[in-house]
Amino acid sequence: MSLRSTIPTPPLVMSLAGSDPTGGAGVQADILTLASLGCHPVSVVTAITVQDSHGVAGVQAVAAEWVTRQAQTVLEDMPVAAFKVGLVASVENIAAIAGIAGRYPGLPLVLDPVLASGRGDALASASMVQALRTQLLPCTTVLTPNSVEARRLAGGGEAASLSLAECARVLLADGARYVLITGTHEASEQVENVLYGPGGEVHRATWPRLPGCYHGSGCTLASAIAGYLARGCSVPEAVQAAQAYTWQALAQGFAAGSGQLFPRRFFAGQERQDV
Ligand code: PXL
Repeated sequence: MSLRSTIPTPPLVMSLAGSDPTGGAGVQADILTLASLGCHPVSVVTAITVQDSHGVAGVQAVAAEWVTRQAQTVLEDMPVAAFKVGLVASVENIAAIAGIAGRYPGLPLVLDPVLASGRGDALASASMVQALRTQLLPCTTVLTPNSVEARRLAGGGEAASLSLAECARVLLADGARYVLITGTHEASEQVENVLYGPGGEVHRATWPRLPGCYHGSGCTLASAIAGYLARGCSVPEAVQAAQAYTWQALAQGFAAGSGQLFPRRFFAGQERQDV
């Protein structure tokens, strides 16, 4: 007798990311986001972190071989539709993830280049930045840096003089198919997020700037893009829908601890359930 159900399987999305015990960022954020969008998240833990709602106190990378084994074992059993990569935690893990992605070249991969926590705790060394560029960008469908990350990825100190459009050109030349640069860290009155593709600027969206400081907003945005891609959207459609979803989740953010606010990923219909 077949064990398969006749009930359709939701799109499967593989998140490769660090564990955040607060549930605000990392793999836990990805699980909440993907589940709220009707996808089934499968999770490959790349690192264990120690943190609270203020910042990160420690990062322990998972051995690269274990990253590969977690991913490969699931991938051989389950038809994953998209990858989302967050905190990678070591140069070896970047090579492992590039190896996994290289075996599934038809699957979209969304890369959130996690270089620092919201508070500014460093989460990537210079050699990791280099390895992200040379090994992971060629496998990346959508790269989602904020403007600070875009400048650092595109060339460190020298990139300070580059415009964001020039940074995008550098990162597209490294192999990313699309680059979405978010404008939350810019001094502008509104937040402007720009999607760049092979032919230059593809789409520009402006959002009212929210007053809070948020934990896991980048994880939410990148996971939501992966979720919408897994549901069959094109890249520009997925990027727009994910921005709207993330803005709503942030606008209804909540204080889980005494630090940054957390996005409310299951915002639909939950507004009045808080105590
Ligand atoms: O929000 C970026 C991020 C991603 N992943 C993990 C993190 C953080 C920020 O603190 O801890 C595991």
